[in-house]
Amino acid sequence: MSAGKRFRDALKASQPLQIVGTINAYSAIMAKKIGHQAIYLSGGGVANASYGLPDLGITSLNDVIADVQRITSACDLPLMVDIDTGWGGAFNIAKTIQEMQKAGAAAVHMEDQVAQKRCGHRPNKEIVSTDEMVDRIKAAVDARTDPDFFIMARTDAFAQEGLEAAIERAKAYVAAGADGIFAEAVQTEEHYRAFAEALDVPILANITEFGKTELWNKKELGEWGVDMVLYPLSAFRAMNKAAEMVYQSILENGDQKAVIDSMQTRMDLYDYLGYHEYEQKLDALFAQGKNK
Ligand code: PYR
Repeated sequence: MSAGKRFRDALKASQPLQIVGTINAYSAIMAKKIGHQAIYLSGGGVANASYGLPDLGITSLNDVIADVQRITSACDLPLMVDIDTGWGGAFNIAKTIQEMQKAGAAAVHMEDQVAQKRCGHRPNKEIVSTDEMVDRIKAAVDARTDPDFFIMARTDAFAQEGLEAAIERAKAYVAAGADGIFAEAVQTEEHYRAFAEALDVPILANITEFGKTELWNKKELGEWGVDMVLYPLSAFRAMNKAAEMVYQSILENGDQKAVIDSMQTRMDLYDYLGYHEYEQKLDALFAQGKNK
């Protein structure tokens, strides 16, 4: 079953579907074993974690695809990937879609910001015309070879143009072939309900921390018509805070005793990886060699 099909099945099975950010392959393995049904690779996350850069459109297809491949090699949960603006004109966007499918992604979201994009929850975003975004979507949809590969349009228009205009754009994006709408940085029940009532495709709510949106619960979002709830960098932020504490403690105390209780144990690390099965396999192979 294709990754896209698995994503669509998960979406049907859980309303709303929670999609958790997994910054790397190990996080994806953890999310799966904990019981999540869908995972996400954040564009901001790739820029921050893999390249030490801000989320300002500096990374591109090759940078993101490397992380996609690492995650899909290690974990078979359907992966949604942030492809920013699609990284170029029609043929670049087509290449992005083809490479994402080849790398095992299940879904992507592409936005209507200008190429010099900003994080969706920051001020001074600029967006392209509706016609230009419609062309981006047509190029993406035309390049899809797996009909189940999920192509979502993200609109950043709410901040500049308001609710009605953002919904009009979303309607045009759906007419151009978008499978779902990511209404970025909208804030209230009224906003989510308005998107859900105006559109007959799945709606995504980005419940990112320290941004413009409250930390709504999936239950209330579901009641308002939201189909997918995204937590792009929640685990990454927690990892960073933990790492900061550990680096400080080692420097200040000369050892890590004060922070050992906040660490994942070696055994837990290994359990997620199936380390012991690998080791047993190795032992069996060596034993075979020795018996010859
Ligand atoms: C990001 O995490 O980069 C998004 O665009 C949601």
